[in-house]
Amino acid sequence: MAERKVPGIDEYDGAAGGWGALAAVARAVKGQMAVGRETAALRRVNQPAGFDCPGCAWPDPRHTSSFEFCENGAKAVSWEATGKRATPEFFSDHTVSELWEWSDHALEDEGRLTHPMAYDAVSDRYVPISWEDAFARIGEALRALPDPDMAEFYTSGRTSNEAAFLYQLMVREYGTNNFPDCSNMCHEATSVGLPESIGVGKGTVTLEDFEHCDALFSFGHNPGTNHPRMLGTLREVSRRGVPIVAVNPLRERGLERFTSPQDPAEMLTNRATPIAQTYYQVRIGGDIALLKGMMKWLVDADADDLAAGGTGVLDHAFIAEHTQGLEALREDLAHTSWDDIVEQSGLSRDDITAAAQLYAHAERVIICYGMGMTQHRRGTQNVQQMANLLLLRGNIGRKGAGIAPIRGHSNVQGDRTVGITEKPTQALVDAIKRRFGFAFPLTHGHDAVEAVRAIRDGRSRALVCMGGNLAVAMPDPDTTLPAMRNLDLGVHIATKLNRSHLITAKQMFLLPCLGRTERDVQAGGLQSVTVEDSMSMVHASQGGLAPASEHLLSEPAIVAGMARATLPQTKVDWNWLVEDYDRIRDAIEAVFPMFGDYNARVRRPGGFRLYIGASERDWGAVGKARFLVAPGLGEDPSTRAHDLLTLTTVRSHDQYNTTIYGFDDRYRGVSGRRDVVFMNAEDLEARGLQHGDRIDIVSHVPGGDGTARHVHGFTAVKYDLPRGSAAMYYPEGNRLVPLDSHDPRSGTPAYKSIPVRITKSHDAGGHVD
Ligand SMILES: Nc1nc2c(c(=O)[nH]1)N[C@H]1C(S)=C(S)[C@@H](COP(=O)(O)OP(=O)(O)OC[C@H]3O[C@@H](n4cnc5c(=O)[nH]c(N)nc54)[C@H](O)[C@@H]3O)O[C@H]1N2
Ligand SMILES: Nc1nc2c(c(=O)[nH]1)N[C@H]1C(S)=C(S)[C@@H](COP(=O)(O)OP(=O)(O)OC[C@H]3O[C@@H](n4cnc5c(=O)[nH]c(N)nc54)[C@H](O)[C@@H]3O)O[C@H]1N2
Ligand SMILES: [Mo]
Repeated sequence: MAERKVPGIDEYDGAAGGWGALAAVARAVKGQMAVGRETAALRRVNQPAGFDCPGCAWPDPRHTSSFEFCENGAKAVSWEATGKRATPEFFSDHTVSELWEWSDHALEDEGRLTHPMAYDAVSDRYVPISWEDAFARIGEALRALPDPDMAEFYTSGRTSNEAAFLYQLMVREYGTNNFPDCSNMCHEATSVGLPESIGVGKGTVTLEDFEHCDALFSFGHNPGTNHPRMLGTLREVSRRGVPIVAVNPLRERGLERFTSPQDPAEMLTNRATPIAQTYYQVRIGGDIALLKGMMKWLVDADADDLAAGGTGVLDHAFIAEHTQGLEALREDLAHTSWDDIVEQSGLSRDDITAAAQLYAHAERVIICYGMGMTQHRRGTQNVQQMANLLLLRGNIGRKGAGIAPIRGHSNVQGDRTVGITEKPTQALVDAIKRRFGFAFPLTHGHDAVEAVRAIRDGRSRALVCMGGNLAVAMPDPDTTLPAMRNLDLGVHIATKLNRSHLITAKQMFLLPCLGRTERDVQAGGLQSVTVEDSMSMVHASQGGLAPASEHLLSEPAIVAGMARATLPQTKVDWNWLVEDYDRIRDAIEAVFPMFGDYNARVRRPGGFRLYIGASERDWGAVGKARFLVAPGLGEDPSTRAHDLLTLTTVRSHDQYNTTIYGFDDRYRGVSGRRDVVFMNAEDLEARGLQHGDRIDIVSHVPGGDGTARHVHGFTAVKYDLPRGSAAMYYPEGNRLVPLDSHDPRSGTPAYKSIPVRITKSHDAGGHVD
């Protein structure tokens, strides 16, 4: 039977990058920018005196050299530096209820916010307000709460070190540690898992290590879309003849082959560089099984080799000197059967053996990973099993080897470093007391899931958001949104309008801030801010464009304004700090000694790297690196027994988290739509479905609250992914994830493993209700 033609679905057989990427940039720029003024911004991305790309946290050697082309970086820049404006006239033309009906794309596409605005319930509109009045009312509302722990202070990871530091300072002086953070939805499994394994919650490699590795494993991330500049590095690695192994249920084009827009020969001849030599399409949630299978093979091969008089396959000298806990891991592996490993991973024993052999033959191995590993109920364990695998052959703390969590937001790592954490240490309490003269409690505050739970249950009464789109990014909007409408206070510091801003609390403020691309001038002159990338490199970022509106304030200035109004007895000289960001950096250095000589070091081209103990085989608080056992294998063994599929949610090529630039997902062959679910051919057939059928989805999360969560009227698309696995886009899939479905260790929502039942839709319309 000939396959039916489904609108907007086609095979994409090109490489990642290439002319398609250039054309996409041209379209993105044309859609947003007046060529001339705004496009000048593109030439300053990641330049020595330029600004840090707001696109992703992949490091960039070119902070010291020439322009590096990146399609999705260009989209991020053009989206921020757009010529469009959401003015007070716009807000007076549209009620909030009316805007609620708009798509996420349409809301942000109105352009940059220009004035501070307050919600007026009588007219159901946002109306302009002066900065001083906004601050005064926010301060009054925060002071009116009976307990500071009834307020939540969210941070999204674009916020600079300087703004984040001031923000946490204000919140701590106010008296709470409620710091929900986008990191809680992202790499929290890394931040919780790695310190237990190797003493530090960050990656151990630098960009230079990629020049020396002789095997590279990529687990659960999609660099072609989410970290396109990384493809340049992967391409170099591949061209050195180094095997790259991809572990991903979906065959992501960027992991298969790449035509570098930087390489005229490749562009003109339409040739591409192959990326992954081997591609293992693991079942969703099957990574622990694969990792245990590889380790089981290594441990067995090691025993055989030692018995035959060899030196073994494991790095015994390293293990003896630098690790603890191998016996327990050996025991766990001995009790894990190959049958279970094969069943849970969806890969054959031969495949797993080949992966283990490749690993064993390489002297220097890097493992990179992303959300495909962290956003599971067993996210922390996923991370720790990767660390185990590396430790078995001493692949941490030496040149060309290590673990590389690929962070999301461009400064999500830095925000945590400068104090955005709901679990403060005594050292932080002491340091802030010393420098600023006030104490704050050690009690743990709320992370993102806890914060939203507290709002849902009416325990929290205020939500302040430093950027982001919390309501849309978090799971379970149907249960959480109504509660957000009941809050006493909502404050959003933002560049563009999004849905979270329309969930109006009793008092609601929209505070527009400068973006990375713009000049930030304070009393002390033109300022730069600093950010930390995925490899712990800290560098300066300075915007060059005139601000989108003369009424914008910088994020640090907004924090200072709120702090002054909220804390009449404050011990902090907010105005003085904001006049010159060098002073904020000096304060950061006083509180976090690892920033020693901050202002001088950050002025060096390329910045500086923060100390990462594990990179030097200094294992910090754990003394020696630890092999950690994760009991069992599967994410959720019951899914197949009940004819369920495991659904993952992914980003399209045309979005930045909840920011939807457009409706194409070029490398997956989707154009003009996002209402699709990628399914395996046999899974379709087993359900009596055909490619292109309309389907309904209901989630069945074990131990959930019993509420059925549905979405209707999506379209099934036949796709190359393992039997039992399915995929759809984020945030459309968030309605299927209960708030309580998360990794119990790190609180990371299980966005990547949702047990679902998929059936033919009886719904004629194409809506998502
Ligand atoms: N252009 C652009 N850039 C971005 C972002 C963006 O939205 N757009 N977002 C930024 C942010 S905040 C982040 S965190 C990063 C996200 O970057 P990624 O980590 O690449 O994010 P996802 O799109 O969620 O993709 C995860 C990948 O994991 C795979 N996967 C899903 N489930 C599993 C599984 O069970 N096992 C394995 N092995 N793989 C699995 C999916 O097929 C997909 O390829 O990118 C950052 N950069
Ligand atoms: N189902 C599912 N859900 C997910 C994920 C998933 O993979 N699947 N991924 C999760 C992950 S990894 C993350 S990080 C979260 C993302 O969650 P968030 O960080 O909360 O969301 P974003 O979409 O990045 O936020 C976009 C908004 O940030 C504001 N903004 C942009 N630039 C700036 C700036 O410079 N300053 C300020 N103040 N505001 C700015 C704009 O108003 C814009 O509308 O989502 C999570 N949710
Ligand atoms: Mo993220």
